[in-house]
Amino acid sequence: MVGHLDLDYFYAQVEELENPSLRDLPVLVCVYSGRTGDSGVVSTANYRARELGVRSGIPIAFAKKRLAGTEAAFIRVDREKYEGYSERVMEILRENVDLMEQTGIDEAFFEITKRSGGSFETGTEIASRIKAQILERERLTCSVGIAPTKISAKLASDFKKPDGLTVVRPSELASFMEPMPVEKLYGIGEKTAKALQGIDVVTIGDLARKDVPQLDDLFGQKMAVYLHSSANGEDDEPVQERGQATQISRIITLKRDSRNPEEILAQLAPALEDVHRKVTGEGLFFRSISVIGVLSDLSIRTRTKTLEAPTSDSSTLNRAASELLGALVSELGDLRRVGIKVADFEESKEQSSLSEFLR
Ligand code: DCP
Ligand code: CA
Ligand code: CA
Repeated sequence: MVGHLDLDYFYAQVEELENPSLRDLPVLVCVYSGRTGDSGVVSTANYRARELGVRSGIPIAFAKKRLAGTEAAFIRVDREKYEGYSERVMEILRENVDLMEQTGIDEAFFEITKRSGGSFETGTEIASRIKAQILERERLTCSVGIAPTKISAKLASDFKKPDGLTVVRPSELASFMEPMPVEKLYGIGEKTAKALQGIDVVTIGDLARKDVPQLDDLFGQKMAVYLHSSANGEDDEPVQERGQATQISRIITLKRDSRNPEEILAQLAPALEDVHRKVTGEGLFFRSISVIGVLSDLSIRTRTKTLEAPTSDSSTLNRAASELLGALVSELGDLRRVGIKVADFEESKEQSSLSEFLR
């Protein structure tokens, strides 16, 4: 028995929760690029705003046009704040399940086969309890799906939103999935959906009725097998705990294109601090530091330095960033965006502190 949990209009819900006067307004959480007042994109919007045609990914200026004449709240994204809520929600989930696999800041798969003893009634109770605890402790609503496979659990959490709980028993699996458009299946984008339409496949049910050889010609063997099994609810991918991060990075857009290292470093400083805070917060030690430059044609160049011993030291990070940045601009000229990345983490604290000490 697999579940999928997804928080409702997550960033905007957190903003509403911290400032209840926003509740009746369209709320837009925005990533301002910092160039001009309105440049940037909408990260997410509450349901009020969505009714008015605003959604994730559209330019802020476009959203403003849509909402002209309506009182609305435009709020700057605060990723660290949402990460705090996310971590606490995931902790609540963890306490209630056998196994979980976080797949994004606001969502996770989980397995409750053991805890439910295979009973979907018990599974439903577990899901209700998880929702109630998240509401009580963090005051957030989420939508949960309980189903026999990962794919169907994700479809189920998406089925009723916000504050939904959808349970799909094995006997209901086919009738639940059949009417849905194929785009709802993970991994089917616009292109694949178009190609499927060419062979009269519009719904998951249509797809389920095609056999592998019929799909093979169009998509190749591997994809054909995936399409066939997922449409038939036969995906058997296990819920897998994820390891720790393999890299930590931040990227910023410069106020104007620049090749001046001091000017760039001044703007990069908060990103450097952010990366450092995250590294120490997770008790990590990194061995490689990279500076990423995005040019005005949006091409990307990276310079990396590998340290002799792993560290979590901020002055080492800052010094390397400054060196790498100097090298990058002297090679490339003006940059439009700049990023910092640390990787090659060392897990053992003892060993790393020892090597740091020896240095
Ligand atoms: N997000 C983003 N940019 C996007 C999409 C999402 O920054 N293009 C962020 C903001 C969202 C969060 O990720 O709050 C979670 O994304 P979801 O796709 O789950 O969307 P929401 O939680 O906002 O809404 P829903 O209620 O539809 O799940
Ligand atoms: Ca969500
Ligand atoms: Ca999500």
